[in-house]
Amino acid sequence: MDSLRRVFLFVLGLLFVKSSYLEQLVKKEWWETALVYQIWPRGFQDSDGDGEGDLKGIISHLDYLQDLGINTIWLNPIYSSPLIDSGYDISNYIDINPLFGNLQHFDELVNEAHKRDLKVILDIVPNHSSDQHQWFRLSSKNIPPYNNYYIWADGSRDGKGNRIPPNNWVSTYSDEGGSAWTWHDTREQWYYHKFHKSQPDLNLRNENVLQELQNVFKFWLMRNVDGFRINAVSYLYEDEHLRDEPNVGNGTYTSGLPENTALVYMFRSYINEWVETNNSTSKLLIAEVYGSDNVLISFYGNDTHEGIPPFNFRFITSVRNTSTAAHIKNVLEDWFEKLPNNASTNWVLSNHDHSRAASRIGLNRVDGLHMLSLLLPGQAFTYYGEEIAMLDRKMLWNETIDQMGCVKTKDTYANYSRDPARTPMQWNSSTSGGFSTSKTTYLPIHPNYLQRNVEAQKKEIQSNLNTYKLLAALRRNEVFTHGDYEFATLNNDRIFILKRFLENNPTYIVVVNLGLREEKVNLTSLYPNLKDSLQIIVASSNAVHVTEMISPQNILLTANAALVLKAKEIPWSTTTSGTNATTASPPAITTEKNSATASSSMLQLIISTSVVVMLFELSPFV
Ligand SMILES: *[C@@H]1O[C@H](CO)[C@@H](O)[C@H](O)[C@H]1NC(C)=O
Ligand SMILES: *[C@@H]1O[C@H](CO)[C@@H](O)[C@H](O)[C@H]1NC(C)=O
Ligand SMILES: *[C@@H]1O[C@H](CO)[C@@H](O)[C@H](O)[C@H]1NC(C)=O
Ligand SMILES: *[C@@H]1O[C@H](CO)[C@@H](O)[C@H](O)[C@H]1NC(C)=O
Ligand SMILES: *[C@@H]1O[C@H](CO)[C@@H](O)[C@H](O)[C@H]1NC(C)=O
Ligand SMILES: *[C@@H]1O[C@H](CO)[C@@H](O)[C@H](O)[C@H]1NC(C)=O
Ligand SMILES: *[C@@H]1O[C@H](CO)[C@@H](O)[C@H](O)[C@H]1NC(C)=O
Ligand SMILES: *[C@@H]1O[C@H](CO)[C@@H](O)[C@H](O)[C@H]1NC(C)=O
Ligand SMILES: *[C@@H]1O[C@H](CO)[C@@H](O)[C@H](O)[C@H]1NC(C)=O
Ligand SMILES: *[C@@H]1O[C@H](CO)[C@@H](O)[C@H](O)[C@H]1NC(C)=O
Ligand SMILES: *[C@@H]1O[C@H](CO)[C@@H](O)[C@H](O)[C@H]1NC(C)=O
Ligand SMILES: CC(=O)N[C@H]1CO[C@H](CO)[C@@H](O)[C@@H]1O
Ligand SMILES: [Ca+2]
Ligand SMILES: [Ca+2]
Repeated sequence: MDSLRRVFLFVLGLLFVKSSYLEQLVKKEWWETALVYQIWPRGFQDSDGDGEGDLKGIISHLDYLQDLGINTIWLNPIYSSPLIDSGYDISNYIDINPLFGNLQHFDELVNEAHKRDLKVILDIVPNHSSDQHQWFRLSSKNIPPYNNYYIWADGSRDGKGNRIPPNNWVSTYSDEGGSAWTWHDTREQWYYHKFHKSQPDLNLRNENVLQELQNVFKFWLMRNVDGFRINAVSYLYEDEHLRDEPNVGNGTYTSGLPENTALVYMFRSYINEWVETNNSTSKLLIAEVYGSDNVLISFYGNDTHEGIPPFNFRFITSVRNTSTAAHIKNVLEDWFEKLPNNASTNWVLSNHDHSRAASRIGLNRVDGLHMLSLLLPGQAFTYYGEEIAMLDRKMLWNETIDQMGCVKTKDTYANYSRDPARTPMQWNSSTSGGFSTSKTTYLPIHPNYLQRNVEAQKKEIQSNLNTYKLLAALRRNEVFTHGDYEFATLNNDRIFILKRFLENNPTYIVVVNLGLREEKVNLTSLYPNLKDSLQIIVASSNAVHVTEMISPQNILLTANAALVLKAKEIPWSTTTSGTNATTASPPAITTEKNSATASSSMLQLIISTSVVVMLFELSPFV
């Protein structure tokens, strides 16, 4: 009896050590490792046959999204809007566009999502409203307090008496001769619009406007949303004195002003305060910012103010179909180096503003890119349809509806229109891909929907969809949520390697062939301690020779194929000096753990043996 008690206490003691080790894993907020699925509401599912996606359509696919393994849905704007700029022209921030449904449908969507453990975040557009917004109607009539809600200015007249806008600022949607100013007959003044003339910029120097925006946040927070994506942050403020830009169109006085950062800090503090006062869960906040790395990093916050993480668009801006392994390694390392201490980051493979990954970087590379974007530390964002590797559909001039294209000419629009990446989701091979019962849809569906669709990919063993699902499930493992990472290159820069590891856990090695021919990869040259065979956990859909186990010395990867391998028995830190592997210490790991390497695998061994002993000795008494 005594000896049994001793064993029992010994085991308890070991279990305690083990659990206190687990407690050393930094506690993370749910959103730090979220896998976010971006839904373009017009394009996901039409529930009523009008050829336009809607909220009920999204609700009907929540089971699909849960099964896919994502944990957050981000909806592009669903607010009241004349839809001149795809809903980014909002005429009422606190109501739903009837095209998409109503507030009841929205509440149902949030409820149904939460039932499935899915979070919902919304797009907030603080830079501008639609000219149909009540605020603008009243502002254009000069009615207080709305008179200063927008950026109004007097212009001048030239010698012939023609009106001249207040300065040389240009619009991104360059019609009207490129000027960002439009004359308003009623008010007899010019108003500023960075984007389309139907999208007047809000005057964020006006306290009332800031209060209105806080009320917008509050409205949706009270409807249980789980966070926000803040749109077009670079363009929030303009020069107060409306000075001419020295270099027309380069944005000296119309983008990247320091006030943008301060406003984002204010949004953060407002939302944090709301969460605290209302005893709510923490919110996912993310800012769409373009600019220098210093500007981007400033959005994380400073010594006194917490900020909102900026989107990391490196996969979109810096990875091409010709990128070598060394290039990708540099791109990733560069970003990690710039991150503030302990800051979490995010990876965006594609979105509604850019060509789809399959068209931009190559259909055959999509799975390998998902392996990287989903298995790197931090959040990952997936644009709808990327899980089946949808391709851009070329739009004819008479088909394009994106203003960015429409304001150009028949000869140039194709370089600007973002419609090719906004086509209906391809669910099955029925009419309009199962997206709608209508044969005509808001944008034409890609004709390849007959073969490339969710139903078909579910049935194939090796498909983009099934690869994606395995990755989405795998990234929930603590090696990926909390582990360290390391990059390496092999085979003359044609093979990219990402290693993820965490004490007391198996090590995972992602091997991506970026080249156009078969590569034979020998991982032993990089990780000499890799003795045993490796388990193939995930294979890209184009991989051949996929067996359960594989020798680390002889991995055959066909063109653009990629694998996630699991090494069961190697210690978690295996790199020897003299290789090209580099390790960066990510924010998640406490430094104590890094020094506990040797003893911990020992501990693991003792625990497993002791547990066996305990069960054996206790069993007669149970
Ligand atoms: C715009 O041009 C001015 C004058 O040439 C230059 O000083 C400034 O750095 C440029 N700004 C940007 C954002 O390119
Ligand atoms: C942090 O940012 C806020 C808002 O821009 C500013 O008022 C404050 O001075 C900054 N603090 C530091 C330490 O830079
Ligand atoms: C939530 O908190 C804010 C202040 O942070 C308060 O104005 C609001 O009334 C609260 N809402 C609820 C539902 O308690
Ligand atoms: C906050 O909510 C939690 C869980 O819902 C509850 O246990 C706790 O008592 C609440 N705290 C306050 C201050 O309302
Ligand atoms: C990259 O894309 C271009 C244009 O589509 C194509 O011509 C080229 O062959 C591609 N290169 C690789 C390495 O895939
Ligand atoms: C990073 O996180 C660790 C563990 O939570 C903490 O001890 C350390 O102070 C943090 N460092 C910074 C710069 O915030
Ligand atoms: C668009 O133009 C093409 C020819 O360029 C024509 O075949 C097609 O019918 C037109 N579609 C619409 C909707 O007008
Ligand atoms: C479109 O963009 C490409 C690459 O940036 C450029 O070479 C081409 O001239 C552009 N075409 C038009 C019509 O603007
Ligand atoms: C395709 O999807 C639509 C909408 O979910 C459904 O009505 C239709 O029956 C499906 N067709 C097939 C062949 O599964
Ligand atoms: C793999 O590399 C190791 C270490 O460089 C070497 O000893 C071994 O022979 C190589 N294996 C093959 C199959 O080339
Ligand atoms: C590292 O890579 C460079 C070129 O990419 C190569 O010349 C060098 O031999 C490699 N070093 C090791 C130790 O593999
Ligand atoms: C970076 C950027 O310009 N993003 C968005 C800004 O707002 C316009 C107009 O609403 C959107 O079309 C852009 O996508
Ligand atoms: Ca509809
Ligand atoms: Ca602005």
